[in-house]
Amino acid sequence: MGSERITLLSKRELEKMRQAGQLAAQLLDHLGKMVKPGISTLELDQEAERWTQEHGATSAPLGYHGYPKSICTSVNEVVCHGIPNGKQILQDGDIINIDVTPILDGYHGDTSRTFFVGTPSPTAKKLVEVTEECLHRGIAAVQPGGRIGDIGAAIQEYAEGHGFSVVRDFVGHGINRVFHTAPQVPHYGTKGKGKRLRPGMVFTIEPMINEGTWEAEVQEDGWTALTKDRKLSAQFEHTLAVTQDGVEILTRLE
Ligand code: EYF
Ligand code: CO
Repeated sequence: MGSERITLLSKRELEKMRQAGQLAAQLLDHLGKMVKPGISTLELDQEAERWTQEHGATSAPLGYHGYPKSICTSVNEVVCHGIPNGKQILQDGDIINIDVTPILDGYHGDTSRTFFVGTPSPTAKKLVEVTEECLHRGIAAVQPGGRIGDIGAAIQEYAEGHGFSVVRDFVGHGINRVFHTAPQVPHYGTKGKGKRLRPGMVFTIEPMINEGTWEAEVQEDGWTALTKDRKLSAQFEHTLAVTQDGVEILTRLE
């Protein structure tokens, strides 16, 4: 992804991305309403797959690099790529990130949110609120003529200013007919550095913010990334397009 050319999308392609983005936003909203103590992460996955098919789309994660499910469900100390499981029952006080990517008419919409299960601890509440604000500050840093590093700098300043840390091992990504393509979008960095942002670029911003150390490690299953210190992690994600005069959030629920 580092040296790949960055695709600039045409008006027609952007309209396709808008449609895929809206479907992703609707799916995530639908699944979020199911988040309650007692539901399993497998039930969320099964409903995601059913709903996606009913809407004429397919689930990008299913079979991607061999990934076994239709969504990722990352609970508490799971940083990302948690695998839905029938034995994993959500408990009061948990936090869960649900990450969806439907493909509609060949185009991907990628979005995630972290939801509270019942009543969160004060620390969980603060982490989740700061992480959502990190996403919005990253988005606000996007402008044509700006640089990729502007995004990570804005996120890192806000997260670390609140005593949290930014995960380094997973980054935002270009997205179109391809799930993951250039550019890579780190959630840390230096303002004014990195590739220039141009109208027609489409990518995700998906900061993972940790309560403790930024370091993550992948579990023996080969997929699930956990915080090294087993403290909490939260994540929010949108798919965005750089426009002539700013940014358009393609996965904001309309
Ligand atoms: C090759 C996967 C591959 N990867 C990324 C595959 O961008 C994403 N979410 O915003 C994203 C979602 C999924 C994903 C779902 C499955 N994969 C996972 C973990 C390791 C890996 O290595
Ligand atoms: Co993504």
